[in-house]
Amino acid sequence: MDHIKQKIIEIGRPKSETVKRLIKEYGDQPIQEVNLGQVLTGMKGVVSLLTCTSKLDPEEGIRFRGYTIPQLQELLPKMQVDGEPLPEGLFYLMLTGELPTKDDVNFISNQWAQRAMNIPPHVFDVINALPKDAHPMIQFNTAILAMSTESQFRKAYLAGMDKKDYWDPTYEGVMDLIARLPVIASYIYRRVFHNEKYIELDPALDWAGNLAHMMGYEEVEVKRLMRLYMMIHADHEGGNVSAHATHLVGSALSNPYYSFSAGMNGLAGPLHGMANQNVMHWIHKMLREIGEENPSEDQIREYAKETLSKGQVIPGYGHAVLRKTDPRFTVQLEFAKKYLPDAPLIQLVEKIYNVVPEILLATGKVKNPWPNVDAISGSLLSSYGITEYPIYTVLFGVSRALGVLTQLIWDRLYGLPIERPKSQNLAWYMNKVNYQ
Ligand code: AMX
Repeated sequence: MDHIKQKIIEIGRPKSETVKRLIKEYGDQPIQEVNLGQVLTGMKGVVSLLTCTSKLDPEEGIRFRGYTIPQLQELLPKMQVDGEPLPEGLFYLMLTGELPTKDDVNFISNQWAQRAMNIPPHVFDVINALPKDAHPMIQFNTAILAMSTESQFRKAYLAGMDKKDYWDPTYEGVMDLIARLPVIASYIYRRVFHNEKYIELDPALDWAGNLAHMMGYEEVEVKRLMRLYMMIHADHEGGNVSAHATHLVGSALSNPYYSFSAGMNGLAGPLHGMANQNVMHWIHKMLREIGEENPSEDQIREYAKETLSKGQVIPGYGHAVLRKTDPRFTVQLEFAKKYLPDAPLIQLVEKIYNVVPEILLATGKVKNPWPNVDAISGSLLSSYGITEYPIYTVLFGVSRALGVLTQLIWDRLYGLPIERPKSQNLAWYMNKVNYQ
């Protein structure tokens, strides 16, 4: 058994005992009052999930196991001293709650490179059977489901497995799945946008560096950006659609492939992970309509108002939890200012940032007028030549696997049962509040 699995057993067993005692001895204690408005507006703020990988503060943004993104940029092992942290380190942190050593990170990098080698050929056949113009998220998710033929969890469950061991084949499946996602994502990218000219995995490279390499980008800065991108999109606590869907489907003991696929179906929605692609549509439509490459703030203001007047959302702005500018936006802007000070798209993103919040605030209904992670990620990728917008949500998905699948291992360690909240019809709610 490798040292990471040993560590998981060490820290997981006492935690699972704590969960059992909490249910048995404290289970009838109320923790919160829920009002009708919360139920009817997407359960916002209803505390009902157990998530250990990360926590989202409305004002401050995301913390992974207690660490902010700038702290992790300092503390996690890197490829170069002035580079971005390796996402392998974030995976280790989310899984164990401890900062990794460089050896831990190298161990995971090697594991993932090895596990990425033997993807069964039928997975590529399934992708190839889809039309090339099928959205990359369709191709990505189809491949994820096709890989579930490999599920160790399914096999172990059928063979008869003790509940307390569920975490083990889950861990194995999660490691395989995460390892293989860059190969799948880059295969789809090269298939759709680069005439099927595929590039082999380089076992000497790290996970995110390999993704850039297999997509066809060898520049140091693109690899650096990919490591940053993979880190900041990895997790956003448990209630966002992709995390919640992965967890919910996982609660039926569906294997990691089925569970992650559910999460990816949610990520493909325009209000969630597809927003990064839609931001680019919104920007390019604006440039076409205005007829200028460098529109003024007044022109952007008019275009944003027009979007709202048509009953549409401005993609890249707003958030269900955050109430300030998303630190994932800020860290990308800082990256862009450092490495791409003159990129026209980044300057445009800044202009939009100067204008859009006040327009959203003026509606009187938008709870968070500030930019989220998606307001800039596409412009940054585009500025490095990755201009094929439909791949952006796939990249988001590759990263999101790190958090939601780590949590799935923890769901098994905690021994969480199947989820089954209660639903009621409209009459029940009307009656409950004496609706007149
Ligand atoms: N543009 C226009 N209207 C917006 C808006 C935006 N960017 N953000 C919120 N609103 C509207 C809502 O549609 C809602 O209108 P309604 O009352 O007429 O239905 C009202 O403001 C109140 O919504 P809210 O409580 O502020 O937001 P929410 O929690 O319901 O939704 C989110 C959050 C992200 C879906 C929403 O802000 C949005 O649609 N943003 C644009 C899409 C986007 O960028 N999504 C990516 C989010 C980050 C991610 O998951 N990757």
